[in-house]
Amino acid sequence: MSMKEIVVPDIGDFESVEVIEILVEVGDSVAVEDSLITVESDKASMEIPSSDSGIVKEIKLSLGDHIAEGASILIMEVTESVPSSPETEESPAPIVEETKSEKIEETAKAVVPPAPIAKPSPTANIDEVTFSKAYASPSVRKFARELGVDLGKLSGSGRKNRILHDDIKSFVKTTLTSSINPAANSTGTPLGIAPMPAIDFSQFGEIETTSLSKINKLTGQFLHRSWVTVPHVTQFDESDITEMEAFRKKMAKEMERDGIKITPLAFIIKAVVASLKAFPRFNSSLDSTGENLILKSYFNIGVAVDTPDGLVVPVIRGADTKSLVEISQEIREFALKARDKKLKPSDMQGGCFTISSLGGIGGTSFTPIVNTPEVAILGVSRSKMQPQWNGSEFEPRLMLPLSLSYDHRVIDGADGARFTSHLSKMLSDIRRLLV
Ligand code: CAO
Repeated sequence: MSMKEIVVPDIGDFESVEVIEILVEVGDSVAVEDSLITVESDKASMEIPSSDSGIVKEIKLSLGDHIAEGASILIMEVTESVPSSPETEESPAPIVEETKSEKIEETAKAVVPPAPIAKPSPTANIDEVTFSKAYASPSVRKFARELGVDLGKLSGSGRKNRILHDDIKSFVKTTLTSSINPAANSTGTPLGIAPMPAIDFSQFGEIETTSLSKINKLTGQFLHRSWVTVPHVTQFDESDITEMEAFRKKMAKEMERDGIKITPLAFIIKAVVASLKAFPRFNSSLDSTGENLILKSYFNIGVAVDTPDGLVVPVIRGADTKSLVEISQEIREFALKARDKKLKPSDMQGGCFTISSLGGIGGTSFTPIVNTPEVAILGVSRSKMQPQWNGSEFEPRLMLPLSLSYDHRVIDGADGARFTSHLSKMLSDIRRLLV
């Protein structure tokens, strides 16, 4: 077995096409002709198939990248290499031909019927007429057929309402949830909730319609799933960070010379790691059956980063082994990469616990949504000078508001309060982090 770089083949006249879907992940087994990515130009979108079969070792591009022939897609541990033949050297077939000015409805109709994958066997659930009109790529159609999903019943979250693999997965999950909940069947929507009516807002005043970004749509799906499947509780607390801030400001001045910026977030990450060590259930995930808890011995901390296109969560790996300076540098690098859309999927994988810090913006507290399959998330708001009773008088102290949301299936209320008390103690006296 050998490593091979899989590159974009000859894609005809297209000089720069945008990557709109990455269809594989590191560790996936891929067969020859399996689709790896979907790209889109002004006029067409197409899937790029694999020239070899093997295991994906590294993904070399990110969503939103503009690429051309020869660009690196991924590194593969090859199990079978296919010699170049006229057939494999053919350009990938565009699946949609359309102009930007066409309306979405017309776009859906303009979809060229899918390339024949295998003669579709009629499935009772599938309405062949609406299925054939749905706006989706051949691999998505194949996936839908395998699961018996009628594409005509789905709304796509991709660009121009294109149906993606994830839409099919969400549809199947929602259908399973609603079949467990009998109330769902009375309205046809998950959890028995009445569908949102379509409202023409222009009847009340001037409006402008803009489409959600790809990140908004993906984040929306994850947050929605977490919101409806995880019983959330939020524990509020606060920490006296007067001493920590005095130390941070001193360090910040010294570090400034080297171009390093230390914010309270780096200290919070260290204190969270210490608290996860003290309360290992917070560093766990439920397995897919929901019957076993997987406890982790590594400490990868996700940090929510706000970008113009939406929220992303890069992960600081091995945060227990990194210094405050290293963590601060990594936060900066990730924030810059996130805002330049340069984060790789691998930068956002493997998190154990997420921190969402709105401290640089404001607010007194909020209720963050657990970033599943993690079981807890810490929200941090802006610190404020407040009078604190020291036993004989009020003293001005700098207080940091903390909001810990957790999955109540895994964590009890008492442990939630113990965790935030521990965290608060660590931040109040950072010498404890050394113990
Ligand atoms: N209280 C008071 N001040 C704070 C603070 C807090 N809790 N946290 C940060 N600050 C200060 C910093 O010290 C910095 O001050 P100076 O510029 O005077 O040094 C300023 O606020 C700006 O900090 P920052 O936001 O640039 O840096 P950060 O390390 O705190 O955060 C990052 C980095 C990437 C997490 C942040 O920029 C970001 O994107 N936050 C938004 C996350 C988000 O959207 N969460 C919501 C998700 S929904 O659950």
